[in-house]
Amino acid sequence: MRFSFASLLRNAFSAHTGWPEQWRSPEPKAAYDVIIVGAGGHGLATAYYLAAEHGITNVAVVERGWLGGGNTGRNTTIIRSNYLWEESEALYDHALDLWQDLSQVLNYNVMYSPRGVMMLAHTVHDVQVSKRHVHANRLAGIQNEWLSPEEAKAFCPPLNISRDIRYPVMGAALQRKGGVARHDAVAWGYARAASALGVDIIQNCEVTAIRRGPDGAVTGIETTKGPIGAKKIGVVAAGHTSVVMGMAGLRMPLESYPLQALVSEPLKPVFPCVVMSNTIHAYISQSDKGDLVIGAGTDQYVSYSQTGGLHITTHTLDAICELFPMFRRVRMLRNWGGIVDVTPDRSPILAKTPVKGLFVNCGWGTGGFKATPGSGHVFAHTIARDEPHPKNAPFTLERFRDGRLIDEAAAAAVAH
Ligand code: FAD
Ligand code: PYC
Repeated sequence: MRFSFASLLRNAFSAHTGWPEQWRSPEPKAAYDVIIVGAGGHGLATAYYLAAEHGITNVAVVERGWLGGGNTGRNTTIIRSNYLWEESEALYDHALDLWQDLSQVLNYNVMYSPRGVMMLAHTVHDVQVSKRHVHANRLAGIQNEWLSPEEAKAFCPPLNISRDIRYPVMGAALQRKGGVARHDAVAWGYARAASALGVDIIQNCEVTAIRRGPDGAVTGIETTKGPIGAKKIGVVAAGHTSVVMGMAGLRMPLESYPLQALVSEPLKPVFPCVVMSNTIHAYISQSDKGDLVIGAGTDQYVSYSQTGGLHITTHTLDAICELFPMFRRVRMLRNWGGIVDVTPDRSPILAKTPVKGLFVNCGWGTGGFKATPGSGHVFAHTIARDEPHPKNAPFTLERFRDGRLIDEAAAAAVAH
């Protein structure tokens, strides 16, 4: 059923009891043309574009938990495209373009809100790095501008720009087109649209092995619901990518770290934009429910535990209170962690692999939510055509062998 004014009105008269299920929950078939491992935003978007743009509908998305329960449902939803290198600018700006009408395309309100993302500079080095990003972006036709401390405060009135604090604000880079979206809605919207096109989404089904034939090509997977055959497999498992790729005998250049976030009690609308401080590992926005959504830097040790060290969030809250003194008495309600997959150059891997039929989309680390539509779009192309889309061609696995790195350590913000 399509969402429309008429369908909302009709269902209002039946106390909203008439809505059908938003996606089907079938048992797995014996085989599919393509299996996607991982029903996060990137996996679901890949399945959707395989069906919508390449006519490949015999697709299963296999998820060990519930869809959107990984980093997709745990992130702080910041969307921007102000990366340094041309390769990344093209990829992240492609995603930013797709965000613009994603709600209409999916017929599902993903609540994309381009309220502006402002990245603060606190040291001379920060100022130099930030200005370099602003100039690089503007050369590439990507929106970004430099603000003085006073202009930064005018854009975000709660910001403390006094000079005598630990982290004085020396300026800021502002991408006005950046913003936020509702993370769950992105997963649900892609799931609903993919399912309507025939994609099977199979939850509570963990992949335990990748099967290969005598020629080394993939032939399918083993799962907790039994074996499923496929000639093509796309692994989109974020923090668990190394584990899944290890099942095919591939060692990935990835480290998995916990990354934490927390939300406050709901407040009246008070915070008009998104503010990030990469130097002090703190970022903040206000959700439509009213809670302050606050994120920290990565924990300093590798782990698969979806919690994290208390000292990390304490450090972030100290910094937030200094930058926004009006929040000192706000109470925090919940905190959680996600497991982020970090590459040595802080850029993703979206590529074919040395194993025939096996494709991988990973390494988004602390910053993949913003890329969800673009990542799914180009990864579907890569799987369907057996060759990369021009926008993901540089994001190979081989770059870690041949040295063609795409170093985004500064733009990736919290992935230090
Ligand atoms: P996921 O949503 O994690 O999906 C992967 C799925 O694979 C999971 O559902 C998992 O259960 C499944 N899986 C794993 N192993 C198996 C298996 N063996 N069998 C079957 N299924 C399996 N990015 C931004 O752009 N902006 C932000 O503001 C931002 N903030 C963040 C804040 C936090 C606290 C965290 C943790 C991350 C943040 N990120 C942010 C990063 C972003 O969340 C991720 O890069 C992005 O969501 C990754 O999406 P995904 O679909 O690849 O992964
Ligand atoms: O990549 O913009 C980002 C981000 C913000 C918080 C975590 N990641």
